[in-house]
Amino acid sequence: MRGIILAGGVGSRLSPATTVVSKQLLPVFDKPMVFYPLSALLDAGVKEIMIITTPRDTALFKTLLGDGSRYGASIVYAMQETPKGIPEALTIAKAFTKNDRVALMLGDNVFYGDELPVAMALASRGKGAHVLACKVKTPEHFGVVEFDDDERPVAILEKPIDSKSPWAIPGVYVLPPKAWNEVKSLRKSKRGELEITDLLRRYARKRALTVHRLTRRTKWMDTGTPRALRDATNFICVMQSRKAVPIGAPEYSAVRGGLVQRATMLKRLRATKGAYAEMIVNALEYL
Ligand code: TTP
Repeated sequence: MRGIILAGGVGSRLSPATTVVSKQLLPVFDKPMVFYPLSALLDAGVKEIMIITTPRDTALFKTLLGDGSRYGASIVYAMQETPKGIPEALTIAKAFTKNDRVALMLGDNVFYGDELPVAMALASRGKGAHVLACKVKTPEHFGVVEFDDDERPVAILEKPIDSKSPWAIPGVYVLPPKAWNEVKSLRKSKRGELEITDLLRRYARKRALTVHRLTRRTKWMDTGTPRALRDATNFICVMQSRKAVPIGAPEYSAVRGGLVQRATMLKRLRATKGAYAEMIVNALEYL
């Protein structure tokens, strides 16, 4: 399976913090936001990754992450000129994804918990499209999945005002090979974008959509508003110090996944100043 991190967008709700820099480069506690989806992909065993950013921010992402070799992975970059919708990522990445399954992650989704890599690994070996579902209090703010009595997904709704389903779909979509073919025939929504919910609905109609319901053990955080960003920062700060395990750290994921040797990473991190490197060194010593 190949991975795509979609890190374009305008970030208007975080303006002026996003006036000169991408939302996905802003820190969530001690590391740039994009580290979280990157680390989630590495945890799921995905080593071939494309990062899609705005033309303005591509050079910054390259400086931050390089070619991925420091994580034992390959990272390539592509640009989305303007935010035309999440499914456009599949069109942009067509030559990169070839005939492989794709894990498309939004660059501003932060997860905590061990269910995500398990669900993604299952999805990588499965057929059709796979999404996750998290119970939320305000389904009207999200893409939502409804189930029939046999627990099969029957409807995918975008920000429904009257759905009884509390199951929101986070920004992780595992799609079958050549999903870009389906994107060709999507039409723009009223807000002028291609909608991921329209794409998922097609798979649901064909009974080719699998939903992995996450329990309360998993915390899924949006980081799109100043308050949400602060809450995510606080959560990561508290959980990291309580558990003494790095969250959303690609260096740690790379060693745990056997992509980089522990000794190699330790040497590199010991030569790096700062609390982040120190935390990972401590965690790796006990791994
Ligand atoms: P949004 O949060 O919907 O959009 P945004 O990030 O531009 O923020 P705002 O609404 O405050 O202006 O996007 C969700 C994620 O998807 C985010 O990581 C950006 C990414 N995205 C793209 O990269 N390209 C797109 O065309 C769209 C629609 C989203």
